[in-house]
Amino acid sequence: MSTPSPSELADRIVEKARSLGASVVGVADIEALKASPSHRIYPKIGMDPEVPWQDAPEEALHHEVEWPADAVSAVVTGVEHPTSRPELDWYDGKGTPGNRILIRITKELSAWLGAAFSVKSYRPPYFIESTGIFLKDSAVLAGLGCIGKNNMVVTPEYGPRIRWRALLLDRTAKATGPVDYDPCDGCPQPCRRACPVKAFDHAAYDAPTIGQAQLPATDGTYDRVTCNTKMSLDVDEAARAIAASDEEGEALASTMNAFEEVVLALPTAGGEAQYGVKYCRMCELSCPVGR
Ligand code: B12
Ligand code: SF4
Ligand code: SF4
Repeated sequence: MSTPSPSELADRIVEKARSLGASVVGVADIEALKASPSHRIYPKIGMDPEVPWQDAPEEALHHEVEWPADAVSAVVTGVEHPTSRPELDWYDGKGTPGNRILIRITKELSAWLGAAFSVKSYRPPYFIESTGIFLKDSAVLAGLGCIGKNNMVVTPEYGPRIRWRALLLDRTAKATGPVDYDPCDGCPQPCRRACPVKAFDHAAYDAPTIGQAQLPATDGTYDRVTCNTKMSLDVDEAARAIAASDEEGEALASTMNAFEEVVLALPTAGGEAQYGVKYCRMCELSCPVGR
């Protein structure tokens, strides 16, 4: 086949990814992504959600995304995680069922791009510290939604109830965003009130100190340290639910490795684990957009 134009390539990718099961698909320019808010803030606040960024040790700061040198476009795929299918988001020791769907889609898309157009592609992992990329900024620049007051990407179709994964290409596909979209304007913010640990109760970041205007939850009112305390409680709860005694539960919750080992040894149904950590989603499930 002749080499497609950037615009044709983007159209073909969107069509193919949807046929593979993606709920939404878009393309972002990597040059624009490198200058996006998360990429700019990260070297200043670092990667540790356990301590306030002001107290972070030097080695936790100055962390930057590692981009493959020849990557120019990012394909962003999203798979909806509706309220009716909570198990898609349960962490079962090796990942979540929803993320495994995304991994399968990006893997098949990558193989197809190579075979159909000789496009080389990279599949970044989930975590930033292992060469992952900032998926929310990627989805926003691909025109798939905007950062909401709950600090998640809110999409017109599914609200924030969606998970992301990306593929980086060595060929330019035409960017599909960003778009002008803001469902939070005028919304009474049930998302922020729903947080069980009050992670949105104060400004955790301010623009003059950080040196940029676009902050977590748009205005700095999302405290990842507070949110992360709830994530630890969720691990505790899951550990206690599968442990035979309180003591065993405590031991399991004390390290993620111990927890993962036990969860992985549990019987599965149709290849999927029957139990996992049900990480908090209150700021997500309370958003009315896309219902
Ligand atoms: C580390 C991490 C966490 C940590 C720390 C979170 C944090 N925000 O710092 C913890 C464990 C606490 C966490 C919690 C959750 N997470 Co999390 N997390 C991640 C991870 C791996 C990296 C995120 C990160 O470090 N961001 C950098 C921090 C510093 O920035 P930030 O807080 O996101 O704020 C930035 C944006 O708001 C952006 N921004 C603001 N305005 C604007 C405007 C424009 C135009 C743009 C482009 C950007 C932008 O700039 C801010 C920085 O200045 C991503 C996966 C990935 N590889 O991207 C998933 C991810 C963000 N998490 C996700 C989810 C679902 C959750 C939870 C609901 C838990 C759960 N059930 O999975 C909660 C939600 C918390 C919340 N309300 O934000 C999803 C979000 C899906 C979505 N619809 O957007 C992601 C993308 C993973 C996925 N599978 O898709 N998470
Ligand atoms: S509930 Fe949804 S639309 Fe309303 S402010 Fe929160 S994220 Fe925005
Ligand atoms: S995920 Fe839960 S704890 Fe974290 S900000 Fe949202 S509602 Fe709060």
